[in-house]
Amino acid sequence: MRTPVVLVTGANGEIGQALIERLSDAGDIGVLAFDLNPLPDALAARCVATITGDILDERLLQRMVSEYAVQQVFHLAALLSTRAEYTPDAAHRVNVGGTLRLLALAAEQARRDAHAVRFIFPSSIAIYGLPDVATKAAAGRVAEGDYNAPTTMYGCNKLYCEHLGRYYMRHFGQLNARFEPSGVDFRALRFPGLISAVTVPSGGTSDFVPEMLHAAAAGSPYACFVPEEARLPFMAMPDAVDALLGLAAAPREALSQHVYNVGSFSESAASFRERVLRAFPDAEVTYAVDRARTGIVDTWPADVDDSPARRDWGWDPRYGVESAFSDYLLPQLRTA
Ligand code: AKB
Repeated sequence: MRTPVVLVTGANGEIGQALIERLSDAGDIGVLAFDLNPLPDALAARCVATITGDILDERLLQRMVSEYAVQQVFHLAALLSTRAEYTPDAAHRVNVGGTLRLLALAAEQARRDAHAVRFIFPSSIAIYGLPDVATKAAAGRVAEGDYNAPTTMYGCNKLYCEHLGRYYMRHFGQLNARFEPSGVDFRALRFPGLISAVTVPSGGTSDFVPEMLHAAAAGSPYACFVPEEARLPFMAMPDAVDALLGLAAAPREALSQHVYNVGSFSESAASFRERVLRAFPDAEVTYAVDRARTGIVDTWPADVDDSPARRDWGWDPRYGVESAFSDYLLPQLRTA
């Protein structure tokens, strides 16, 4: 008898750690955590099992499915946008190759156990590619179908994987004599920049806000790599986890699309700096603009239209920017 599990890849990353806490608190089904690096003991204790290794390691995957019946997948493992620009081949291997392998695995599990496998995939605002800052300013809140012309390896990887997921759900095996849907129930979210009170991201291009905040809380100086007018949408980590769980729980028939924008708030780097300085008046936050990284931020939307998510599965973030700082980030940073 194989143990039923929800598989979380990239379990040791920012989203993975927060998600595992919530999944194990809910206790509906055991968590199987998969990551390149071992999980901290406290987090590992919340899981049925942990696997340390590469999601492309075929022997590891075969051993995994011989012991566990994967009923749901949160496929979080990825190289983020800045890191992917420096190592594009590795990014493609992990971000695309890893997703393709996990989709195939989900299809095998669905066939073997004769039930649908929900596959939840965090995509990103990086799939958008606005041609210039004037267009970005005029575009405002972009809808899912707008400006799908990413300028980064990571954005290309995420956009393609959204399509692979849709393909696996609807068309995989379409030329078989007796075509049956694969059983992969694919659902993707396009996340904005995420801000956690507990962890600091690494390798992303939206990292300037969480880096600024955590540096100020630690009493370290910070030089922001984008100019004061740079603007992106952001979200507090508990809302990101709510979004993943909310989309995962939605009845299939409620979903009119396979990918959804989710937004919370949008501010410029200067406004975030002001908020950080109000909370930590002695903080030293300067600007040392990196033109290349700013160029990437300039292609991402200032805000997203998330009305389909609100309509179809009740997306409704807990935190606006004020409450994210006052009720989540600052209390937890100050007690850390
Ligand atoms: C990144 O900056 O790469 C990520 C993202 C916006 O997907 N945080």
